[in-house]
Amino acid sequence: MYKEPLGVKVDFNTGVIPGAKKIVRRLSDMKGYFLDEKSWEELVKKEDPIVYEVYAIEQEEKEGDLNFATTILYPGKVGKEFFFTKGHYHSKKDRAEVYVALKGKGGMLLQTPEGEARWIPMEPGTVVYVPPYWAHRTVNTGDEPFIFLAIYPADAGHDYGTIAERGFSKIVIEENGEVKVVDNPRW
Ligand code: S6P
Ligand code: ZN
Repeated sequence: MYKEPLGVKVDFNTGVIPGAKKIVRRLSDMKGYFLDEKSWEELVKKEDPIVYEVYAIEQEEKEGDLNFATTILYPGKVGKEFFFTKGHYHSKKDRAEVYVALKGKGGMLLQTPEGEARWIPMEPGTVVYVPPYWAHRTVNTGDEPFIFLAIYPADAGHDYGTIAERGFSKIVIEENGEVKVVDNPRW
């Protein structure tokens, strides 16, 4: 009747959680996500790099329970655009989430269903509160893996559809050696 508590040691250097479910996303899994489709295709043909890996400790999808997961988002770019996670709304739209940055450099793009966007820079120690209803995507703006921990309601679920179709209203690019958050020309 009571679930068993558990403690695991998260390796802050690698992001690995022993015994967790592992998900690997390669660039080929992200067709249509990046603006520069030609560069995307070339890079997929050349090496199809891993863009990110997730280690998740998940519970049954029940109200009140919690999941947690690390993400290791690798450095890289497609054209001018930095590597990012797919990004999602929660299936239960009013479910919030907390992120803790552990290593590397990056940030989070958040967006309301109406397309209002925010950019929150993240470095080790940054804690980000993702309010209910906001879609969220992380971006690696550095040159080493960007690693963070996310804690989210077990019944939140992932709704990838809207973002897969339309993306975010902002994109994060490198221009003249600088990180810039600019309007998405496809939005
Ligand atoms: C889950 C949480 C993260 C992401 C992970 C990968 O709610 O936000 O664990 O799942 O960073 O991103 P995505 O957008 O592919 O799920
Ligand atoms: Zn989430």
